[in-house]
Amino acid sequence: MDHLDHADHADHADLAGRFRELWDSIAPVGRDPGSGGYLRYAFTEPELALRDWFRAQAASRGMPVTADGNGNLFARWGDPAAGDAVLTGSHFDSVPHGGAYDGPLGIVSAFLAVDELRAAGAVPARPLVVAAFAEEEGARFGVPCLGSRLLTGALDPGRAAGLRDADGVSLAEALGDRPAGARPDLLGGFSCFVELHVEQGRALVERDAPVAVASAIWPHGRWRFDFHGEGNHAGTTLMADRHDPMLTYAFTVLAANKEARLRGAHATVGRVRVEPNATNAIPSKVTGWLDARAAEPETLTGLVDAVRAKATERAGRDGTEVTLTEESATPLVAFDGGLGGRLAALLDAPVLPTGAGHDAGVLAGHLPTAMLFVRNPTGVSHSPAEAATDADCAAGVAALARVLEELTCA
Ligand code: HGY
Ligand code: MN
Ligand code: MN
Ligand code: MN
Repeated sequence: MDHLDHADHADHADLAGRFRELWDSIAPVGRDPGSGGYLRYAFTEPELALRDWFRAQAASRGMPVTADGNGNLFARWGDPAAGDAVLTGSHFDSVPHGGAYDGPLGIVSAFLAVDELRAAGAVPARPLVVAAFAEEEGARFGVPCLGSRLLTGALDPGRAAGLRDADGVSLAEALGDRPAGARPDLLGGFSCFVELHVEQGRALVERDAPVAVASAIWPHGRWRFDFHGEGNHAGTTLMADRHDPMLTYAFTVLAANKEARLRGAHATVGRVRVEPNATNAIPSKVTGWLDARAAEPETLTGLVDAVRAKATERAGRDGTEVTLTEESATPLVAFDGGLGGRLAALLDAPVLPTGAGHDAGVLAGHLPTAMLFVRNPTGVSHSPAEAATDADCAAGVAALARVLEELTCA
């Protein structure tokens, strides 16, 4: 069998057509007609529909599907007795009004890569498994990479079972059972993991390349700030008599922005909850979630410590109280240099770090892991403006197929 050609767009015109056909079978699922973004929260109707799509795609390829009891699905090609499987795949879930490609591109590309390998007559020496991981965005239950953290034992199933969404529904209720937690029996059956993902930035546009290999994921995490004050009447309470947590919150957001800029780090407060959330009531409590990321661990720690100190100092002036709770943290992920370097050479692709978290970042602590990025012309993500061309997506499929051929057939 000749090695699969992954090099030139011109060879992928027909593959772009196959990509478009498969992509159109999921594109409408969970799309909000107003924003054009996606509302694919874990275990809600659109994401459950994509799970059904996953099972149908696997069945049509004769790939048995197993579930790990944590919400993750695995479709296998090949004899499990033939050795440890090469794992690929990504996630279906989205942030509110997220982009079309973040997650699903890795799963659609994985099934198409299987098709490419079969069409080329590949006979893998070891199984190939396509995964759909649960709640990667953490948009419903608040903990990102929930499924892969449970699978690897990075998240206690007891804590996870009690996580609740905005409507008070627990993960256990959404799953229909307490999550299984760590599955070393499954994990031990994988030899490596390669995740294909749309790029969440413009580096590939600047390099004029369709595909890249990831070198690292920035350390990052989520911290919850709870600002406690004194609820009161907006009309009758003198300004001097107020203990307004919204003031402390607003100052903290500004401080996070300033401290991040000083450090070349990233700080975002994209989610806030106000109690009682009435126009004519001074809040009694404001909760804000800080997403902080930096290229080095010590920079991240310094950023969070600085924001905590500024918030506490301001609370003293406002007569409010502030608590900070770490909700999730991901250490620096340096992908397996051997695997990454091998793939970059194989594909003649650039190697890039990323500030975005991925299930690959969790699996990297347990398996040789690599990521492929596909060019995003807008560089925008977690937004309806996220984009990718069919030609680049086809180049991504061809690259993934070549990588999987190398890892399963060599
Ligand atoms: O938040 C992230 O970095 C990822 O896109 N879930
Ligand atoms: Mn994302
Ligand atoms: Mn993602
Ligand atoms: Mn093993």
